[in-house]
Amino acid sequence: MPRKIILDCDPGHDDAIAMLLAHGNPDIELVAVTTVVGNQTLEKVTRNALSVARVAGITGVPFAAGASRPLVRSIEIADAIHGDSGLDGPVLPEPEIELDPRHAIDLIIDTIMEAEPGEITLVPTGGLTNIAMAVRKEPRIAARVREVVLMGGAWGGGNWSATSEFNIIIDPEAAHIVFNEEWPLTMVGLDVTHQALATPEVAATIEAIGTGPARFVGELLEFFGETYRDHQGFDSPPVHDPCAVAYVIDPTVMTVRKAPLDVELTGTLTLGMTVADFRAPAPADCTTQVAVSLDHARFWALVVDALERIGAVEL
Ligand SMILES: [Ca+2]
Repeated sequence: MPRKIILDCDPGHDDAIAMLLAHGNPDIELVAVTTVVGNQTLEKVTRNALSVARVAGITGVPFAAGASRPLVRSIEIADAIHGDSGLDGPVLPEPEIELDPRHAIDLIIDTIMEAEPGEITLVPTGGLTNIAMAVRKEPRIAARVREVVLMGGAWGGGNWSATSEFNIIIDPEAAHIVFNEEWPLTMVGLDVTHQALATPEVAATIEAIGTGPARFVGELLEFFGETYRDHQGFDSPPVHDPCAVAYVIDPTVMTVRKAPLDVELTGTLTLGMTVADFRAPAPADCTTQVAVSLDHARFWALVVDALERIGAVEL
């Protein structure tokens, strides 16, 4: 039985690749896609999500737009990394599917409550505003999801501040809610995603697939590679969000350590830091874990396999 996931995202170059991986992998069933302000405005990331759906040939999956701003803070976007559209580089096709009329938080709640207990995995790859609002509106989802596997956070140093990662620092109050719920939570943060580098060899392998979706990914990586070189000093870009999907597909693609986790809300230098308590042993009732290392070859093999399975898509 494929694992059913809700992808809550802010596309975003790496979100787009996460969506393609989820769609192309036979062990994952994408049951809903929801969008949240983050890399760009809600309007732009939502349009991007629908364009990626067209590129990937995703049909019959509800897409819903969610929060247009964080719970407390002002909007902070990552246009230096993702460009003015939020998905600069490739030509974005006109979306063909209509948005679900529901707010993202209602689509998330309905999907989880209508499924069997333990059936749905939440995979957030943006700020956690939608997930926090959903669990506040319908607290029963916390016990009903199988688990939360999120891209965000870092225990070994941030990317948006010295200590903090973008998805967490843009809405730390929402992250605090999500990290302190009773659901099992796996933090796939920078400690792992900075190992998911799209090296020239990876880019060449993807280009060699030769299909439209693969070319689209190649163009994403080209733009993302330039901005990561110019703004973050990386030789090859770290492709964060598909790592969370890869963990759901095959948890052995990374190593994880159980540890109590929390989100700093009052630090003057450390706002949005994800604090992992690695003093061993973790308490028996600990429901949180941190991904700490990635099998680079197996991770990219999953992405390449998904693109090969998607094949050519008529635009
Ligand atoms: Ca993202």
